[in-house]
Amino acid sequence: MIGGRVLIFMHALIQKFHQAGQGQVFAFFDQLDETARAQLLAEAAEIDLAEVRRLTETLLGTHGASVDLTDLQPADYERLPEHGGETLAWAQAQAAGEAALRAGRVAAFTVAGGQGTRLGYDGPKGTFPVTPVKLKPLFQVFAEKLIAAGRRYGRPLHWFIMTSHQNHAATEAFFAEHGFFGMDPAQAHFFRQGRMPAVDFTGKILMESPGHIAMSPDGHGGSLRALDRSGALDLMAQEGIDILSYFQVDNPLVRCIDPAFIGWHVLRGSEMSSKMVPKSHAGEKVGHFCEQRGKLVVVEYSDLPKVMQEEADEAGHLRYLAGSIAIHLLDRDFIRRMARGADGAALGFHRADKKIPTIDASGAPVKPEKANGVKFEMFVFDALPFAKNPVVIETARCDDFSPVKNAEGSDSPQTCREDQLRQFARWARAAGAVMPTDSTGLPAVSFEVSPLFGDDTTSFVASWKMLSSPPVISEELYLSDRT
Ligand code: UD2
Repeated sequence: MIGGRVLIFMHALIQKFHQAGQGQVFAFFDQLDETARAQLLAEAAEIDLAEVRRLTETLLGTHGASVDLTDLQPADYERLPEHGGETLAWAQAQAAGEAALRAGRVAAFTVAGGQGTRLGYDGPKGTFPVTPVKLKPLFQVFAEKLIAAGRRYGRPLHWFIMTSHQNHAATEAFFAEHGFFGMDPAQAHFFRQGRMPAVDFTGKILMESPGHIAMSPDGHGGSLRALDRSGALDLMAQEGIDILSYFQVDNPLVRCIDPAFIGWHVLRGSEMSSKMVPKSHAGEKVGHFCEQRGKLVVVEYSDLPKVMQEEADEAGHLRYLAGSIAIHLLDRDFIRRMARGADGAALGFHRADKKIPTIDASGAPVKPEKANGVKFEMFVFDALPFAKNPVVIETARCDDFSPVKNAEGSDSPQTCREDQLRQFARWARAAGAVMPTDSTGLPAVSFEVSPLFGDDTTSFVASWKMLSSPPVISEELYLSDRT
C-alpha cells in the first residue's frame, strides 16, 4: 500500500521531470511493479534537474572544448634537495609534519569509486592482488602502511574510503572477510560517492532500462561533496583532524602518510597541496601543474595540446614538466567550503562522450556502436585554484608512484610489480645486504617487504639492524611484521 504522503511526493517528482522536458524517464513507469517503481523514483530523486539543465546548456554545445588554455604558464614547485631544493626547508617541513601527525591532525583518504575498466579486472580495484610475493591486494598494502604510520607517531590513523554504488557492498565485505587487515574496524570508514545521469547530445536523460536511469559515478571530484554528505567531515572535526591525505586506489607505491609533504602544507598555511613528478616523457598521461592568472591549475593530458606538452626551454627541458600524480592534502574546512559551493567556490563538471547502453522508444535495449551521449564528472584537482596558498612539492617517482591501470604495457601489474621490487632492493642495499640487480635496479630474486617491517629506507634499515641474523637474499623472501 502506498501512503498518501508518498503518493504526493511521487506525483510531484514525476511532474518536475515532465516540466523539465525529461518525461521520458517515466515513460514505462506504469508497466513497472511496485518495487521497480520505488527504485526508479529513488534514482530520480538523486538528480538535480537544474544542474543537469545548466550542464546541458554550458557543456553540450561546445563538444568538450571547454578548457580555458589562455595565459597558461608552467607552475612553480618545491624541488627535492637533490634537485636544488633547500635542505633546511625540507628538514623543517619533515619536523612540522611529524608534529602534526603526533598531534593526530591527519587522516587518510582513498578514492576507490572508479570502475577499473582498463585493467579488465572484475571486482573493486582495491581488491586486486598487487605485491610481488604475497600477492597482497591494494587495500592491504594501504592498511599496513597506515598501521605502520599509526605506530610510528603514536596515533592510529582514521582511513576514509570512497566507493561507488557499484562496488560499495563488495568493498565492505572484502575488508570484513580479511579482518580489516589488522586495522581497528572503528578507524575505517566507507561511503559512496554521488552519481550523475548520462544524457544524449540534446540533453535528454538516458535510460539504461525501462526501470533504471543511466547513472554513473560523478568523478573523484565528487569526493568533496561525498565527504560532507556522509558525515566524514563531522567525524574529522570531532576527532580533531583537520588534514586529509588523498590518494588513488591504483597506486601501491604511494606514501599514504608523508610527513615532509604534510609539513610543507602546514608551514605554508595551504588549504590544498599536491605532489608532482617530472614527466617521464612529453606525452605521459598525467595532469600538468600550470599557473593561470595567478592561480594554480591542473590541465589534464587530454586537454593540453601536443605542441605545449612538447614545448622545451633553451636547455631542452620540457617546459610543462610538473606532472600531477593525484596525491593531495586537503584541509577539512576547505573541503566543506568547496562541497557547499560557499562564496562561489565549486567544482565544475567535465564532459566525457561515451557509448552508453540505453533503450529505444519501445523500451528495447540498444547497444550503441559509437558515442551516443555524455557523462558528467568532477575532478578533485579543479579545487586547487580555489585554495589559499596551494603548494606543489616534488617527489621521487620511484618512492611514490607506480599505478596499475592497464592489463599490459605501461602502468600494468607487471611494471608495478617491478617497481615494488626495485624499491625493496634499494632499501636492502641501503641496509648493507648483498642484492644483485640488473642495470635498472631490478633484483633477480622475488623479494617483498611488509610495510610493517619497513615502509621507507630509514624504517627498513632500523628493522634490518634489529634482526638477530639478517637473511641472505638468494631466493624468494618475504620480510613480515617485525613486532
Ligand atoms: C588520473 C588523473 C591524471 C593522473 C593519473 C595518475 C584524472 C582525470 N586524471 O588519471 O592526471 O594524475 O590519475 O595516476 O583524474 N575515481 C573515483 N570515482 C570516479 C572516478 C575515479 O573514485 O568517479 C578514482 C578511481 O578509483 C581511481 C582514481 O579516481 O582511484 C583515478 O581515476 P582514473 O583511473 O579515472 O584516472 P586516470 O588514470 O585517468
